[in-house]
Amino acid sequence: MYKKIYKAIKKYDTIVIARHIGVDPDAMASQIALKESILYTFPKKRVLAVGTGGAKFAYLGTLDKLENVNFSESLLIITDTPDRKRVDSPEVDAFAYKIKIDHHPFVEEFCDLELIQDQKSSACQLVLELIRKTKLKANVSIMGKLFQGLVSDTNRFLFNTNAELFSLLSKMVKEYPLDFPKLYQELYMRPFHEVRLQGYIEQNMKVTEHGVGYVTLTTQILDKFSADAGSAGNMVNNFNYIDEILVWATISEDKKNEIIKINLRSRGPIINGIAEKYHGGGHKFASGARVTTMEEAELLIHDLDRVCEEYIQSMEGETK
Ligand SMILES: [Mn+2]
Repeated sequence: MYKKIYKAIKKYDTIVIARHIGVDPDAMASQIALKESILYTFPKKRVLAVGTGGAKFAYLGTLDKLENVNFSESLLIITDTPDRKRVDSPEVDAFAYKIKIDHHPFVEEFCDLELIQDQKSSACQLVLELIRKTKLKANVSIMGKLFQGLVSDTNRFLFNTNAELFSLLSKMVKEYPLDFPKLYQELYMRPFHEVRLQGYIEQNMKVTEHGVGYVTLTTQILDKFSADAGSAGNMVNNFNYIDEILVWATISEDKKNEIIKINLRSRGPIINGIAEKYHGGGHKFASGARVTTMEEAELLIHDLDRVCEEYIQSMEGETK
């Protein structure tokens, strides 16, 4: 499979690399690192990394405009995206040949060649393996970006982390002198207003009887901290490892889209079933939902509390 991808890269003079909408560091690092590796190996090729919203990850590089591309003679590579509707690029079907490189659970087949390995930590890990197993070349800048995408998607080696990943990284670090403090700083620097909003959440989180922590962020509060529902939702990862809390949620008013966004995390109870019930979904321990009224949000919290109660009972059963 890796060899086939390399052959296609070698064959086409123009290559466009896309990834999913709602860009994150793994999506953007995988596309930019792959672009740089292809250009480093084949300097005469034209390679474009396309998509919207890249400005907030400017340390990874800048994105290209999809201009003057003769689609019927070009290769499209899509990283980190399981389904066609989430590809952040127009003209997906106009390309001569399409390749998917992804680590999400399979959703649909829409490319000529699909490298899908859902047990891998990140799209960056797959790009790293592609470079390792073919004649694609790399340098310290390319490896640094792959490392950042990988750190971000594993939440600093918490999720999908195994011996294979550490052994790959061991080789990477031996061969390329990565500047870890700089790479982590770029990933995790944030403006003070976000830290102040985090403080607000810490002060105002309520906890239900069976350990659901939740906070309601109205438009008024979000405005006060110059935040929007998106950035508030991203903060949900910061509330793990609290004794009294098994499942936690941010409930954010999204005035622009006239919905209420709910971000959910768990350190035990399985929550994606509840997320699905409330127009969302996701992974077992990390999900999202969207509702239209605060009453619905309250019902969701109530359901989560019941899931926590069942979880506590099942744990007690195990220790008896
Ligand atoms: Mn990813």
